[in-house]
Amino acid sequence: MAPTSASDIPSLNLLYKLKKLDVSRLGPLKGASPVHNDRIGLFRGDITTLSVDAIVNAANTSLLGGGGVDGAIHRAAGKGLLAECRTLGGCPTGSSKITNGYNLPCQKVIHTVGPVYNDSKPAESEAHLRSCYRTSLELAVQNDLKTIAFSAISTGVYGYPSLDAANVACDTVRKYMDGDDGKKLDKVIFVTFEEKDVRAYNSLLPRHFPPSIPASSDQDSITGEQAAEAEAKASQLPDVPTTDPADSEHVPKKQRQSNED
Ligand code: AR6
Repeated sequence: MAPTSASDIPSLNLLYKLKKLDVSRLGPLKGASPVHNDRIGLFRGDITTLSVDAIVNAANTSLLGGGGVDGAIHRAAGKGLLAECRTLGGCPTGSSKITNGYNLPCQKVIHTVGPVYNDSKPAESEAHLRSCYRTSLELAVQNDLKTIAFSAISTGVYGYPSLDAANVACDTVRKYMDGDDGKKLDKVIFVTFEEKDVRAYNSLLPRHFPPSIPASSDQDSITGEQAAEAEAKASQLPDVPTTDPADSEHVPKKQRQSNED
């Protein structure tokens, strides 16, 4: 299957028009804005199949690989990635480093180290997670990369509750895109894999990036031709995994239940 390019990944505007993303009944959050909706994408599937400028890996402080998305990225990239990672001297939690993509269809891999979620210090975990998203976006802009796809950092083995993590991801990306450097990016894509993260993004994206007009009055805003084109694009996307990643050594930290939504 050919890799999926950034332009094939539906933007939030298209998802709203196709009614694949619902307006939040909880309403927009403070600072929420529809202005970036053409430059925010949502993709469910394997991040290693994306031919974007950069994918963001959920790494650990050694940067020498592991399970989950990190393992999938290293397997697909080949040995050259590990060799380059060995030269980087690790990376502290909340920071990010960049390498080439080797056998991956993307140009670069940004390795960010998310926090192991600590429910007795949620503010500290949040600050680290925000820093992961911000430093990754900064690296993309510094390297003149225009399209960047994020895995759901820390929501696997590191145990960050999916809803809280999606909230931090959306908020940090929106604030960055509001700034001058954010204008240099063509598309920021959120990649989900497991159902819990799909649900979290479906519920949080509309609160941070609401549609510009209420979906109910939007019936006529897409032509039949546009809808057919969008459906054709969607049908070419790879199949969504029906099971969670098979990785016996990769035992997720149990996520606490969030009360939100
Ligand atoms: N494509 C996209 N997302 C994926 C893929 C994939 N191929 N595989 C898993 N995910 P995790 P963490 C999702 O555990 O919690 C590693 O061992 C997964 O469903 O990979 O930050 C590192 O070396 C989840 O939503 O990363 C570290 O030691 C998200 O990726 C540690 O795990 C992140 O899950 C980092 O833990």
